[in-house]
Amino acid sequence: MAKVLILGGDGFCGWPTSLHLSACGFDVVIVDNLSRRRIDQEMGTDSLTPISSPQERIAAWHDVTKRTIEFVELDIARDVDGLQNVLSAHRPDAIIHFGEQRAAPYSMRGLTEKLYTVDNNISGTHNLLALVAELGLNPHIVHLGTMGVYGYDGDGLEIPEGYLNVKVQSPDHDKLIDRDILYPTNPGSVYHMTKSMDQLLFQFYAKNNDLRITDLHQGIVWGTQTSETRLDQRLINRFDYDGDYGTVLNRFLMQAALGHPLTVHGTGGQTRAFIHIQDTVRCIAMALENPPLPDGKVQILNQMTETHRVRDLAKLVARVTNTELAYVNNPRKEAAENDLKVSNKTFLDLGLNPTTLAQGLLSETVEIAKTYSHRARTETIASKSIWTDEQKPGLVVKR
Ligand code: NAD
Ligand code: USQ
Repeated sequence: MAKVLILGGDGFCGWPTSLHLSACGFDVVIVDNLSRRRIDQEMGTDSLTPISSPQERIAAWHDVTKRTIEFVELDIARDVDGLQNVLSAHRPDAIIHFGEQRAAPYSMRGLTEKLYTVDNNISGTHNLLALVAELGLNPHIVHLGTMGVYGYDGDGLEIPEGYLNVKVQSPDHDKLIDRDILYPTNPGSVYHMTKSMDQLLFQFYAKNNDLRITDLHQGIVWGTQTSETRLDQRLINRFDYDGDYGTVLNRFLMQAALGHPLTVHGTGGQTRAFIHIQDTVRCIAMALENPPLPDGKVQILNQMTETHRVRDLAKLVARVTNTELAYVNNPRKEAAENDLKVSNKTFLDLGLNPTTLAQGLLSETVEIAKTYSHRARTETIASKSIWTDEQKPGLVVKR
């Protein structure tokens, strides 16, 4: 049975992916330091859905399916020996890397959070790559990157899958030669910056050590349940709605469930890429089945299914749920309006049949939010992280 290590497997995308791959017959080992749960405690918030402990989740999965998932509590950024031991002991066929601090607003809260996000994300990714190379392992490494490495002030030119094909002059100036160069990055937060830096780490280890790496540039994930997490109450996935970790569509759906006006930043002119959590897990399974050759080139795929402008999403949710819109000052430094077109050709060619907003899942997510609305801490809904120094009262490092 192929063995897969899932770094960050207790998180929003990692948990349903772990279940799906276990259901597909992989031998799954989750590695997670539970930092996401701790950050919630520090911030006085919690998943809207009541998530069980990793041990309870895994026991529930065994009860329901008789399949076994192993859980290792480990910080991949700080515990190099621990990570080395896990890699040596399991010698995985594949490693899926979700284990990073993933909220743009959290990464912009203050100095402490900026330093933490860079330390955590860059060290974790580099520790993994350096150890895999050092130990002479040959897993297919699948990393969850983000569409946001390219920034969101574009004019609608299609974003290709990782590389821009350019023509350069030959040394003798007698012909043009094709070159694939990394599509330029233009990150809009410290978090997105770490994902841009991750890209260079991947390029180096693919070139130097022939590591086989797939970087999935994912859009904003929405929804909460998948076919596996629905099997038992104890398997329920997390649902973030607070101003730092809640992503825009899930926030709107939760706000609608509470009758809270939908918090549109600025004019809501940002156009973003989206994907439902069910398609996230499908795409990751497809990526696992299609590893790149060890030819020194990182495989970069755009993992998204549709693009929407934020105010159009808000109007759609408002119409379906009879809720009001509230245009609030945008706490972020981002273009007032942008256009976005993205190529997701590879996953479509591999057979992905995209789940779109129109298929009733909006209502399912609102229903889940209504069921657990008594758990909502409404004081955490407003986005409080601001992007520019001028707006900050003073710099305080909390250690
Ligand atoms: P999440 O915060 O819910 O999950 C991340 C998990 O990684 C958490 O369980 C956390 O405890 C763990 N983790 C973090 N640092 C770690 C460390 N040093 N050692 C071990 N474990 C660590 O985030 P998510 O929404 O599941 O996102 C997973 C990945 O997908 C992230 O890398 C994120 O950048 C990417 N992504 C997410 C979205 C989205 O909309 N949620 C969109 C695009 C890309
Ligand atoms: N927004 C609102 N109102 C809100 C919350 C957000 O108008 O209440 C706006 C933001 O200003 C922004 C857009 O909605 O223009 C998206 O914000 P978001 O928080 O949903 O998404 P983002 O910060 O980009 O981050 C999320 C995930 C991150 C992932 C990224 C994919 O947290 O891990 O990498 O989506 S992407 O956006 O494609 O880069």
